[in-house]
Amino acid sequence: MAAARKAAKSNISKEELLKYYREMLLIRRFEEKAGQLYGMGLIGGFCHLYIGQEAVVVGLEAAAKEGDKRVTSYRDHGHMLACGMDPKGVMAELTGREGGYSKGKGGSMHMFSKEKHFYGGHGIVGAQVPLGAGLAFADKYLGNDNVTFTYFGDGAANQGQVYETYNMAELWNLPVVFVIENNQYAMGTSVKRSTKSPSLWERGAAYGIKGEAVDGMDVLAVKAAGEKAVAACRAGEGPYILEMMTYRYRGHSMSDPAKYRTREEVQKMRDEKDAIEHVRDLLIQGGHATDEDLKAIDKDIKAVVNESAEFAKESPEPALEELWTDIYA
Ligand SMILES: Cc1ncc(C[n+]2csc(CCOP(=O)(O)OP(=O)(O)O)c2C)c(N)n1
Ligand SMILES: [Mg+2]
Repeated sequence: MAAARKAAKSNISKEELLKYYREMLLIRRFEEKAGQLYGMGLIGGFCHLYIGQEAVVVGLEAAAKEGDKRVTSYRDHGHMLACGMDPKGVMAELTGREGGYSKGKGGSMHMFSKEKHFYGGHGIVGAQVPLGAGLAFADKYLGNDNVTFTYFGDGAANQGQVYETYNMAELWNLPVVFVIENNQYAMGTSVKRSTKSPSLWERGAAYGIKGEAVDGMDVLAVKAAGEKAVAACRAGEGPYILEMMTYRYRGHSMSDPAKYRTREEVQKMRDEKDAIEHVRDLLIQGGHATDEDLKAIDKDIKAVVNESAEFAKESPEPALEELWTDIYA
């Protein structure tokens, strides 16, 4: 792994590294703030943080172009920030306020942006997988070269609807990249306990779908794999499966005491594999940035996140009349 990380170093510009550093740090600081607001009782219901997995969405967004779509599960804040949605609108939705992406009526798991081609935010495990194939079908039907990134977890990968979708997607050559975010746990159940075929991407072979496992803690490896997958889809050779080997540092949701794994296991991942520290090392070792430069970036990002939290606190709760708007009837 270290060798792959080193090799990627040589042909990557300072600007690109700084971009990934900023984007991953924005997600981490945003999620830390969301955790704080949850602790203060300002965010209710379920809240699933993305801390640890930042390289996956940032690397794949680097391989995307305008018009590409994305759809994911409830662990969705990082995906929204990475595709350019406004942190204020996301944070205000978390706090259930009018200024949020769903006017405060959706919360953490129900946000959408037509402008950024973000199709949610889905609380039912695996439900977004057929939806992602449907989005890709629409693009194929319209004859454009857009690709849909369909994200789901290792737990979701054991769902029947995933395999029905694989079959249809391959049959119709749909331009969809199935991104399995293998963070090693589905709530408290480890991959080891949930399946005897732990190489999740290989299951696509049963349907004729190409794929690979990727170091999901290495933003450069993620981007490179994303470019390959996207190129196949745009050339009409989709679908493609990318199994991102990643890790979540926090519990499943804010209400998870995480007793199914040791503190040492989490600390080891943080110490040895952290995606942000990796890019930080590349920046410093490559002489692209100093400690001071990176501190200044962190300060800027904290200001953006604090602003989003202030906006979220100050935005009013939705008016009572909103109960009757945006309803399908
Ligand atoms: C159909 C369905 N079954 C069960 C649940 C409860 N549930 C919510 S998240 C989750 C675990 C999913 O884990 P994974 O797919 O690995 O995603 P991660 O949370 O790790 O991102 C479960 C079982 C649900 N929401 N929907
Ligand atoms: Mg998981």
